[in-house]
Amino acid sequence: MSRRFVAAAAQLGPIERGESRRSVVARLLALLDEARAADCRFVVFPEMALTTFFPRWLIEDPAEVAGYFESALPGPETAPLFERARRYGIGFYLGYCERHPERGGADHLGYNAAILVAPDGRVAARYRKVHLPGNARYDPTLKLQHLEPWYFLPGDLGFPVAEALGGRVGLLICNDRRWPEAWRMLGLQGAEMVALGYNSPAQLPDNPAQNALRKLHHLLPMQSAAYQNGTWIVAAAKAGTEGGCAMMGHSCVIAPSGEVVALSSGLGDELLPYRVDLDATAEYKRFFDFATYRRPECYGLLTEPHGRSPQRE
Ligand code: CDV
Repeated sequence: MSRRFVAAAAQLGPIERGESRRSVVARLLALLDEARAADCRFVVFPEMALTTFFPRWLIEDPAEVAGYFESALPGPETAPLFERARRYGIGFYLGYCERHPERGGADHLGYNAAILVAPDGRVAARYRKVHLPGNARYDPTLKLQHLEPWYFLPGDLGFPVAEALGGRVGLLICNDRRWPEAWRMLGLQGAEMVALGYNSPAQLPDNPAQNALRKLHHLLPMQSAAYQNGTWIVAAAKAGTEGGCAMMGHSCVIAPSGEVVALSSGLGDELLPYRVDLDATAEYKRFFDFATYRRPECYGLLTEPHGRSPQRE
C-alpha cells in the first residue's frame, strides 16, 4: 500500500441537543462523499462526532445521558457510515461515547472513545480518552461547566498505535493533545500519523484573559509534538456555537516538520484534505533517534504518581 495518500480532517459544525443520530450520520456521509471526490484514503471526524458535547451540562436524567452513548459500533444508526466508507475504500477515525456494558445511572456510564477503521473496514484500533478535563461535580461558581470526570471512566486501553494506511497510526482525543506524555507514548511506538478529534471552547468565560491565546494553545502543543515525535497530525474540531457555547474551529493537518500545512477556514461542516507522505517522518525520526539519544534513566519523575515538584513539597 502506498505511503502517499490524501488524508482529511472532517470538521463538524454544531450538533444541537435535540439533533437525531440519523441526521448527524447524514452529515458524516456528506463529508465522506466529499472525501471520495477529493480522493481521500483517510478521514478524521471529531471527538463525540455523533452527539452534542453534553458534558457542558449536568444532566441527571439517566435516559437522556444513555442516549448519548453507543452500546455497539457499528450500531443500527451508524452502520451506513461504516458500509459506505468500506465501499469507498476510505479509512476513518470517529470519536464517540462508548457505553460500559455493566454500568447504569447518569454518571460514569462509559468512555469518551475513538475508533480507527481501516479502508478495508477492519477495526484497526480502539482508544479511550486518558486525560479527562474538568470536574467530577457541578461547580455553581463556574460560568461554563466541563463534567467529563462525572460522565466518563478514565481510559484504560493505553495509547494504541495500529498498523494501518501503509504505516503506523495513533489515536488521541482532545485534551490529550496538551500532554507531551501522550504524544511520546505514541512516538515511542513509531507513530507516523496521529488522528485526533476535539471539542474546545473558543472562549473561557471563567478565565477571559486566556481568550486571545486559545488558538495558540491549540496549535502550539501539536506543532511541537509533530516535530518532536516525527509524525503527521490530522486534527478535527466540532466547531461553532453549540448549546450556547462558542467552540473553536482551526481543524488542521500538521507535518512532521511542525508546520501547519492545512487549516480550516470556517466553523461549519468542512472537509480539509491534504496529500501526506508517511516517508516524510523518517528525517525527524532519524534526527531524534530515540534508541540512541533518549535517557530514560533520567526521566523517573515522569512516571511517579503526582511527581515531586517543589510546589508540592
Ligand atoms: N473536550 C476537551 O477535552 N476539551 C478541553 C477543554 C475543556 C480544556 C480541551 O483541552 O480543549
